[in-house]
Amino acid sequence: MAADQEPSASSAGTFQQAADQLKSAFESRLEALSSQGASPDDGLKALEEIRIQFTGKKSELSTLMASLKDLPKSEKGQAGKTLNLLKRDLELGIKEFKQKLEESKKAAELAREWIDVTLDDTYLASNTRSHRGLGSLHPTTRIQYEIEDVFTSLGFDILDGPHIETEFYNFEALNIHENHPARDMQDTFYLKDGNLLRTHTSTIQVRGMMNNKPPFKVIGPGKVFRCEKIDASHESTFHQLEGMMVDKDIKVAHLIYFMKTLLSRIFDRDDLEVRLRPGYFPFVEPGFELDIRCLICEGKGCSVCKQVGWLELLPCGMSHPNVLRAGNIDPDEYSGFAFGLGLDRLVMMRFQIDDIRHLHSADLRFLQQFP
Ligand code: FA5
Repeated sequence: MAADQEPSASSAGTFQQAADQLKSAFESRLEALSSQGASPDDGLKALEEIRIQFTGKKSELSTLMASLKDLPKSEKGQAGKTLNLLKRDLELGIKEFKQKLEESKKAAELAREWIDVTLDDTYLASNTRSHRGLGSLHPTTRIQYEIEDVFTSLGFDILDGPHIETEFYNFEALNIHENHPARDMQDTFYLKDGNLLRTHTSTIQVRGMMNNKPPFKVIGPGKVFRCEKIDASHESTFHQLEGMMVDKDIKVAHLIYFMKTLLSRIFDRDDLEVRLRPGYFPFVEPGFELDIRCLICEGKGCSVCKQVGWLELLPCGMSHPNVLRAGNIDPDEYSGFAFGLGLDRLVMMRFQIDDIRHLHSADLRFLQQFP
């Protein structure tokens, strides 16, 4: 009997015949659906139609069920059993097919969303950005990675440290004691619990000293926070990169060598003008400011260099004996240098960016200039 024929319900044998025909029509529909190779979503839609056709309220099965009441009592039991078995088989068939479709739907989703987490993010950024809509590395991150490459090639290790710090790591261990006027040099965001947002990456040199035995060479890049008045060269959240080398007989000449190597590798030009002038930081003695001739105005004066033609970029100096002592290092045996590079300003000089606020603006028109 074809699926759309009216069944004759006159005997248990006729019911069995109708059930067999319905079941085989049902199985052929499932086979046809399976060989169509439709997508899981289309398959699920088609399966729902089959379900309604074979087991829904207006299905032949329902008509047969309804006709049971007209059968003589002696035939009702067997015919009812036949129809119930058919119903169970049809429902089971639908359920199993649906399960298969849902599994292949999930597998397709997983295949689509799969990402290779072992891929280097620079690879992702440079190779798939345009056609998958991914971003590229922020210019500050790019320069940070470049500097890390320079220093690791010179034997430095890279350290990290927390943004939330204690006064000990941010000030005391750096020879800036309570009530020391130098605490005013860096306007600090204090937290209610007495901790603070680190104002410089010099906290990382303290942690470096405590966790390493000399000789060692480390750098520590990261975000720092100050309650600053924001302008073209000042942000309240910016980036620094700390560096420290401790060994026997470390001298100012070592410091100058590493700073020059860094700048010539980052700017890849030999006509850079730098100047070293005395600078005061309680944690170094002697201390210096290494300034770079402003590359935005070529030294003529602009809002970035505050019209002086030079930009303060790289404060540095020889580690103060008190700082070495706070880091459990004997200053009579070892000496060292430290520096704290202003990363955002270096990025500005490298890409000739005339306002630090662009770096934090999250403006895609700006960021897309650094593919
Ligand atoms: C310090 O933070 C010292 N810890 C640096 C240091 C380390 C000195 C080790 C000696 C030895 P200073 O406050 O000058 O120093 O900041 C360092 C650099 O961060 C500056 O040269 C400048 O390039 C950058 N900088 C400072 N304030 C800001 C700001 N508000 N916005 C952007 N960059 C800033």
